[in-house]
Amino acid sequence: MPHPAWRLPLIGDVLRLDPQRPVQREVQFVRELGDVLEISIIGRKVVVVGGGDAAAEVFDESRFAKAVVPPVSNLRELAGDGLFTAFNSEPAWAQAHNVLMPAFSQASMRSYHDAMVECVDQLCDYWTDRAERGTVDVSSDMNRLTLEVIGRTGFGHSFDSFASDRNPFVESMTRALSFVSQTANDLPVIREILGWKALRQNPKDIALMKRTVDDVITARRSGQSPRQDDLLQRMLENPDPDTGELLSDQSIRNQVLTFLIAGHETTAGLLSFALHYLSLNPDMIERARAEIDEVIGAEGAPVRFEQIAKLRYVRRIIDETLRLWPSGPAFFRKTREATTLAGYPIGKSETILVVLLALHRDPKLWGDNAEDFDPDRFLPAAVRARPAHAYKPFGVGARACIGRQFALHEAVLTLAQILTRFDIAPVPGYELSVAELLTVRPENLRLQIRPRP
Ligand code: MNH
Repeated sequence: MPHPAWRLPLIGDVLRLDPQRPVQREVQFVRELGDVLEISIIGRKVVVVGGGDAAAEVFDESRFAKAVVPPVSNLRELAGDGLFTAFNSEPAWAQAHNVLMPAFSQASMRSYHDAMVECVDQLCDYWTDRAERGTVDVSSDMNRLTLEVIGRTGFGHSFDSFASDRNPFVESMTRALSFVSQTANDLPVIREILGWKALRQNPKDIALMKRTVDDVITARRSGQSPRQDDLLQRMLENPDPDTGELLSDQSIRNQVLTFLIAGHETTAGLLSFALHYLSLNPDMIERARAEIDEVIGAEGAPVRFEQIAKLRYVRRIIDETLRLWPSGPAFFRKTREATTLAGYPIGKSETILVVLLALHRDPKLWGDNAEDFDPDRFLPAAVRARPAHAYKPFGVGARACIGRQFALHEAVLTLAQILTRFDIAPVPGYELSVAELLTVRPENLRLQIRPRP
């Protein structure tokens, strides 16, 4: 299998990796070496897949499955056997999956809608207050929004995200994710570069997050926070239909942490990138507004649940954003048995990294203009003309994203409200640079905003 040049004995390709932006470096490897390659990290081999037919192969659930390996497995210190980090074989996964699936049905989405609208209104009010300063910090404000949305709809908990500038939970979570992301390849050297400060801070951050979550659970159990039909209530009351058992306290805490992490960072990244591209494409803003006026009306009546699915163009903007910048830019698979991949023999339980960031820009699938932002790639006829494996922002198989509909509803709603209430424009000279924190997100993205009459 092709591999990066300058491979060294023992440490392999380590010096060629980029601990700050690992996935963006892997995209470069795919460009240099082709759809399938291999990297070697101190004796650990990872097959990297970044395009074409090889991707279709690894998505085949009969031969491949999700792998929980570093850096995802490093998250287990925080989220244990929660849905995202559970091993396929752990009973906690199937139990939690069974209990929580109904919480992501259409009917449940409908019940979250009003709280989502309130959160987006809070964001818009927050921006209105700051409009006279001219610019807003988009990535950080999208994080406030999405954390507030998952906190309130999932657990009836407000982080008061728009009330104060500092939020200890968010600060701890950001540091903890960055710690996991930087220890991705588990190199002893990296631990030393990170330094003792980070090593000492990490357990404190994890402890604070667990304490916060335990408080939320206790408040609900004791009736101190009102009962509501949400993720938490389901976990407290509904037994797994297969085993008849309720989730353990430990498992509930792991799930809440999982949802707070998985449910907010990704959608915040998506919204930030979408606003970045919109700010550069006023014609797309106009098309979106025309649709919003037609579906929702310009009169400021609160947007209704059913209207969101009718915002087809806004949805295409979201789809196209997730193509260029899938907020989970890569995920791991493994072989179930010894097999071949793109003709290369490959052993049992070998690790494969699917680099969506490369696949979603593969010119064989997306054409020579694959780097351009064009929502019309997601017109129904264009989607039908492409193979299904060309686009997998929410992963594949049994372990695909449970929050897909939730994220899409939230994202379409948020863009629609922002475009209704604000004119947005880029800060002159801003060049997109992308930070990685397991997820991808634009770095230092600010936008000029002006409330619309
Ligand atoms: Mn989400 C799994 C992407 C929003 C909760 N999510 C995944 C996977 C991808 C993914 C990719 C599969 C990872 C893997 O194979 O290792 N998720 C996204 C993206 C967005 C997103 C791009 C937003 C945009 N995710 C959300 C939201 C929630 C959520 C919102 C919760 C409300 N995601 C999850 C959970 C899993 C997951 C939980 C693990 C599911 C499982 O393994 O059973």
